[in-house]
Amino acid sequence: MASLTLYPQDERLAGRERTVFNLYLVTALVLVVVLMLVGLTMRLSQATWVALPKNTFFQFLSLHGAGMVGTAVMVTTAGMWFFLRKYVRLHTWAFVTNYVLFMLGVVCILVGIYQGYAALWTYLYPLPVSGMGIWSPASAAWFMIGYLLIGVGQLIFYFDAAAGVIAKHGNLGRAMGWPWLFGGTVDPEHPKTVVAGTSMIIANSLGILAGAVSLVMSLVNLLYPDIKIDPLFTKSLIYWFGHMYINASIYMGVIVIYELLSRYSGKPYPLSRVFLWGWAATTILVLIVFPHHLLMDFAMPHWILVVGQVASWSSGFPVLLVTAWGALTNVYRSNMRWSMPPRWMLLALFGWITGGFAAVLDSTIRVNLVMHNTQWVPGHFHTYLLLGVLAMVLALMYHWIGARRNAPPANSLLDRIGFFVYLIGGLIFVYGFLDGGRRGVARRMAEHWPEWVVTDQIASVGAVLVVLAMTYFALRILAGMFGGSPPESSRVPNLADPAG
Ligand code: HEM
Ligand SMILES: [Cu+2]
Repeated sequence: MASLTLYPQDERLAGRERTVFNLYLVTALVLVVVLMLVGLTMRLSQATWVALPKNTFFQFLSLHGAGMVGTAVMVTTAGMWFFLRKYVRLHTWAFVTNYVLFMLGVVCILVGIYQGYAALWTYLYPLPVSGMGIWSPASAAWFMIGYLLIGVGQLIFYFDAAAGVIAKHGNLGRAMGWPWLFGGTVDPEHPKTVVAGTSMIIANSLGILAGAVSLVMSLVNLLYPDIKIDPLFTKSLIYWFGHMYINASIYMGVIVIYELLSRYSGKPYPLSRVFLWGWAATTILVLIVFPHHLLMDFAMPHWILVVGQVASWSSGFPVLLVTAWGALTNVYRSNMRWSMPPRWMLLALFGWITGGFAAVLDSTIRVNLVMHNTQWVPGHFHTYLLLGVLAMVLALMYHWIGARRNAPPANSLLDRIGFFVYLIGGLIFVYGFLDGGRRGVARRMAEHWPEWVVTDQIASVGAVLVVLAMTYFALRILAGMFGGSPPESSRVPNLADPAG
């Protein structure tokens, strides 16, 4: 088992594929920076440093939530495509279709929000339709149609990927290594990317289908108000979709770590039976944990809430544990070259673990009685999104620009300062939310009590640092992508370069 060729590493992209991949990355960079500015504006307004009309706050919150979640999934999908295409046949048209539908969806969502829609990214029926004069049913329709377009695009990508995986491995179970769960010799060369990718093909497709059902039901209700739908059932579908969809950004993003970490550490990171068990368990559990969003809905059958609580304790752990263990043993005693990609990957592990742990706490019924709908919630998910998922994405982007011929080492002084500012700013920012949760600050509120404002102000300072650093990274990566000579194969990137 050769150390650095555990996986085929020819990642050259032909002209058209490179254009599409770059388009995904550039779009994501622009969206993240703009949506961060939207988030910062909200935080500054809670901190009473900026005056934002109350309605506008909720339009911003809808835009920021839907936009960030959509962007996180869109860009981690690009990462999954980038690596999965080395092992199974993926059609570029499916990847392009996903992008086009995503952008059409973004336009619809923007129209809806511009027209006043402010019922948030996981709206509660009958809210989207009854805007009580603040927004029109038409604006809600635009928003929901935007969601549908994005979901359809994502499904097309997954179905194409499923076809590729089945053509290569026979069926999805074999692709996930299930025949090796109870015995036999695990093929160490079986790509972890295929295991994780297949898991998300299954789980996220089901989640998106649940979301599509709820959207269609809501649209029918919007057109024919006499046809009522069950609010609790709709809420269940929406949170099934919402939990699954945002989690998919982590589980697709982690492919970056599986593919890249061992290349920078120079140490093999082979597949193991434990790894397969972790993914098998998480694939099932991630689908049944969503009732933790309904713990305070007294009409929900008790046993479903118990399932939600128990599944929450166990859902993230298998993959989190095998990944953290695998990654840390991979780094331990390696000759790691601490350029930007491995730095981002280690930060991602930290963000994912701490954010995930804060999530498990809140999904315990006793704790949820106190923490429900406090800022503990945005606290935990900003930890695993900002410091977790986005860090995985930045690892991929820095790797991508580092793979170019004559690329300057992705490890300049400015890069390191930027990383430090992002880390410190990010920690201060999420501390503001988490401490807000401890003090009982309600989430999703345009206006805060005076006693709460201090946490908003602390967080705002952190957020400014994050936005500054992210703006630098975006410019830096764009310059890296489009300046200089065309990319070369990323065979053993950076390792050959003593500086980087
Ligand atoms: C500088 C960076 C960021 C800032 C300043 C920021 C700010 C905010 C604020 C103020 C809220 C409302 C919290 C409340 O309920 O009171 C929020 C919610 C949210 N943010 Fe961020 N955020 C940032 C980055 C991100 C990132 C990177 C993501 C995802 C990848 C994200 C996803 C979300 C989501 C999903 C919500 C929930 C929306 C809702 O409650 O409906 N944010 N953010
Ligand atoms: Cu959840």
